[in-house]
Amino acid sequence: VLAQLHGGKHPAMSMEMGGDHQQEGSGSPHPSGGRSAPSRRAAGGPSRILRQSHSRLLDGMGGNVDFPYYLINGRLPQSAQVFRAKPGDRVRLRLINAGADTAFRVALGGHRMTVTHTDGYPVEHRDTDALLIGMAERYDVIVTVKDGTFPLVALAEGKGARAKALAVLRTDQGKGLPAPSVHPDELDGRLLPAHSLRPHESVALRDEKPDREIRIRLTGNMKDYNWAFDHQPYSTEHRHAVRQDERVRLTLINATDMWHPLHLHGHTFALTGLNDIGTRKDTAIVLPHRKLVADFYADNPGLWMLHCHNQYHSESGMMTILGYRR
Ligand SMILES: [Cu+2]
Repeated sequence: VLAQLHGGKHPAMSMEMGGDHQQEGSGSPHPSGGRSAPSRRAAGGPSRILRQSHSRLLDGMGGNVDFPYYLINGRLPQSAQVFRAKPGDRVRLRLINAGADTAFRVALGGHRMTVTHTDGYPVEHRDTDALLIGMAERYDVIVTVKDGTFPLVALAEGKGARAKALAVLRTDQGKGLPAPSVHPDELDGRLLPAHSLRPHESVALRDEKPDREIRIRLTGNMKDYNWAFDHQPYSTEHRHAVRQDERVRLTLINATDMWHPLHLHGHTFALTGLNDIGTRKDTAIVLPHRKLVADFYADNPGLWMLHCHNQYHSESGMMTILGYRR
């Protein structure tokens, strides 16, 4: 798929993909096979490039890849996982977007969800109908279960009305499942964006001026599939210097026409942009032509990746390193 996105411009990559394809043994036999002739067919397989994706919430393309299936806990909607509960039970749902190229809009039919944590950090509780979750983002929510059968739907944002994953929460002993096409009203209800979540006082970062600011522009486009930071392809030689115990401000300017879920290893930052209220996160969505301002304390020496959590973007170069010693 990565080779397809690169328009076949990366021969080494095409070889690799060809190998995978043969192992899968899908499609017709491939007599030429082997290393001598990685045919165009082997490199390609069926096209998975997503055409005409648009999401109002993400202000542009939802993603780049048209996956054949979307899953919750590895299950197709036709054999959805069923969670059983009693009416009135308070149930915690831990939502993790483990996708590679898909933001999921998540809602539980017939219920509002109370958000208690994001990326493992507690927030002041807020109710919402739905959540938009970027790759690698996590939310913990609590629901008080009503009586009946309720679809938990994860809509692949910007990938069409049929692109969705399903699980079921139910209080009866029935076996019937909601139709895979089920679309609870809550999906179109109120969304609670991450930056509107106030951190719990136990984890709020002090209001302090940064000792160092690192400004990075997100660059690249679909046509060239050259996603990068500051137009530079990823290199292990290039590191953004930080000193231990500094308060660091990352200013990440999205100069592309697409959204990106940006992820920093080893730290949990606070959102400190103009309209932010200090939400603690390690992964945050930045919309096209907007910026993300994130403060953190350099309290964990080492080499840490800063990257887009769209797997196809990071593999294409939207990745860099922050490093500091003890
Ligand atoms: Cu990206």
